[in-house]
Amino acid sequence: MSHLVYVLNGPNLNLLGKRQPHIYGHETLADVERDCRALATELGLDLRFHQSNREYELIDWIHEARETAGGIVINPAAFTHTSVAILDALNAFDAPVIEVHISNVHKREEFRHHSFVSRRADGVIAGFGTQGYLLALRRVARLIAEKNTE
Ligand code: CA2
Repeated sequence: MSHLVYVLNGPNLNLLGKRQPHIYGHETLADVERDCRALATELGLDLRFHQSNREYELIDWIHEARETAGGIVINPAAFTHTSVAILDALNAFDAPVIEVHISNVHKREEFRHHSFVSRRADGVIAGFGTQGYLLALRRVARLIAEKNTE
């Protein structure tokens, strides 16, 4: 299985570290990307790191990953709670998918408690701050390694 992992980020996550630090912390998305790249190198993974405010762009990256990637880490942001289209795209992807939320969505408003993406995700991380991305990458690396030794 490929060592390429896509890390995908949904709408408004480009504002990370710039607003609402009491919910999402002080790290920017560029900080998260830097930390993910450093860990990926350690784990022997190649990384594609993307953010978009447009649903179709996230779907296009998931389709691209179908051809090339061994796993997807995705924080779909608000699309988590609304997007059957992203769920359908992930259902057409055959390798591990880990869903990440920076905040603990279960501690927040009721509308954040439901995730379409969780119906497909192999694991879900919520409430670990931006460290959740690193935990997710470690899990994907493990799942790829297990698949490659089957
Ligand atoms: O906790 C998460 O990671 C979320 O996926 C973040 C989404 C939210 O809609 C989900 O319910 C939970 C929101 C992302 C917006 O990020 C911002 C960051 C800083 C300032 C403003 C928005």
